[in-house]
Amino acid sequence: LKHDGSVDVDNPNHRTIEILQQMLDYYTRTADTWRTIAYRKAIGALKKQQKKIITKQQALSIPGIGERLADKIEEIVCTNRLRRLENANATPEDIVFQKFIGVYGAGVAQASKWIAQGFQSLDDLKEKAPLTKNQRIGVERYHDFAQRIPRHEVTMHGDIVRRAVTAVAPEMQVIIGGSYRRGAKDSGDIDLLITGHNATLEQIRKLMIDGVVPSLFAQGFLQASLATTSRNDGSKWHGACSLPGKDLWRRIDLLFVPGAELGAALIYFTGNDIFNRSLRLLARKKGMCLNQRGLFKDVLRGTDRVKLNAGCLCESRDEKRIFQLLDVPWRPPEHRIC
Ligand code: DCP
Ligand code: MG
Ligand code: MN
Repeated sequence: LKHDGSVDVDNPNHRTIEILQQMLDYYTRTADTWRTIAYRKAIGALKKQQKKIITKQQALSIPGIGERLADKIEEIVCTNRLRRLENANATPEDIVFQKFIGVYGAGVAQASKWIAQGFQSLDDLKEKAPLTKNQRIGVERYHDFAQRIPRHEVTMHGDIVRRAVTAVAPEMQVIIGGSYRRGAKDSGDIDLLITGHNATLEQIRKLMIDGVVPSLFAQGFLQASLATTSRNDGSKWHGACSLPGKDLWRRIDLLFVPGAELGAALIYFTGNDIFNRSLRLLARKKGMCLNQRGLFKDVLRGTDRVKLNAGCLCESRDEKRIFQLLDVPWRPPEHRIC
């Protein structure tokens, strides 16, 4: 792909890549994680080929391309199109389905359920469907949440939260993570790490949930609380916020991070998701375990690779040191896109 996302027409496989890219876009919209990974891999592999790949056998000989994708590549080359793609784009139900899974908090299961119940539009949902409080917010603010957030606005949201945090705890830090930290010119949501050098999770959680979050609601910045998740102790807070005087809601995620775990949390919360997956896989291959709390070694695994113990902590505070211990050259956040 060229920088603007289009395929280089000099590439002998450009037409195949173009069509696979459309499939990838479709699977990304339907949140089909495994297919998304398979297609990204196949596209990456095809881009490196010097010759046009025509047959299934040729496709299969390329690492990263499996049986089913090899079939599709042959079909694309022979027919100049992909049946599956036309199916994917053809039915009106698909379009409704894609819309429904775009509702915050609604997964594939919920979207299918709404379709089965006969709802055909967001207005249908709004007027006729029994919605939970959060689903209602997801539907009513659908168009808000679907809009990208320009980088300078993400900065402004971060500043507002930082001011509220440091007003009550000057030693605390607020770091903008996610796609913003990777240098994106716009983001899907606002991801903030809340941390302090010596702070424990319990201290940060208390500070935020009892103090900062209520005060951000009171000042009219936070609009809704949507979910508290992860690590069964609530280290993540999901909600919605808006800038003063603007009736445009944005999704905001707060991650509470003990100072001792900042490095591992930064890697996790900077992403992207595929980069995280490959880094975690690499750690596994080296007999280690990487998660948002740290890099661990001597992890005992039983059958089915089930973890038998947590292992021994190698590093957690220092982001760069985690790369070193994994024997991976340092990658600045802007280059963490797979
Ligand atoms: N993350 C992950 N695996 C997931 C989801 C998220 O590792 N399944 C990590 C990597 C992401 C970070 O959390 O970069 C923030 O998640 P977001 O969903 O906010 O994704 P981004 O910030 O990367 O992109 P966007 O601009 O769409 O918000
Ligand atoms: Mg994000
Ligand atoms: Mn997020």
